[in-house]
Amino acid sequence: MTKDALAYIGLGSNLNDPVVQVTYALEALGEIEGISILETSQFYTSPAMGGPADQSDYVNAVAALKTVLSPRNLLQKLQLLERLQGRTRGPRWGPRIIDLDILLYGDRIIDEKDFQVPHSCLHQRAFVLIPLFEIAPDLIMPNHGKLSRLVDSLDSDELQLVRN
Ligand code: ROI
Repeated sequence: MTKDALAYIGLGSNLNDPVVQVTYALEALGEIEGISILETSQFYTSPAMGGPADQSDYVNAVAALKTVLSPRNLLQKLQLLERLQGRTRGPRWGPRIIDLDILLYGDRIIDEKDFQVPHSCLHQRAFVLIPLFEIAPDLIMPNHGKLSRLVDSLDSDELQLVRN
């Protein structure tokens, strides 16, 4: 029997009505065979952090899911979803319709050229850490330790809840 893993996925969009895009991606994610969504954070909005400054604000969320898919397999499904949702290749860190990242996959550490888990920027990004903390306040992460400690060290107050 294949064992389920608990994985956390980050979602982000800053094009074509970002709230609609993130909502759609969450629905589509839950329909993939081998994935079930356990919990979803609220939606947060913030200016683009760490990329070209002249782009629209982002909407971000984090989902906890149970999956029987391997990390690589899960990554492939996320990339397929991104393409189906109309994402095209643009400049690095440029605007995008939807971005789906594996943040964590159980206790696994993966360090391959094209694929790192925990996500290589996880520990620096308020738009990931804050929604993650909302749904998993007690999380202890491989490589990084307590999530609460990382959240405490953030000096960003740029994240706002999306009211709906
Ligand atoms: N900034 C925010 N606020 N949200 C994102 O999802 C996001 N994604 C990115 C870059 C451009 C680094 N900045 C972001 O890829």
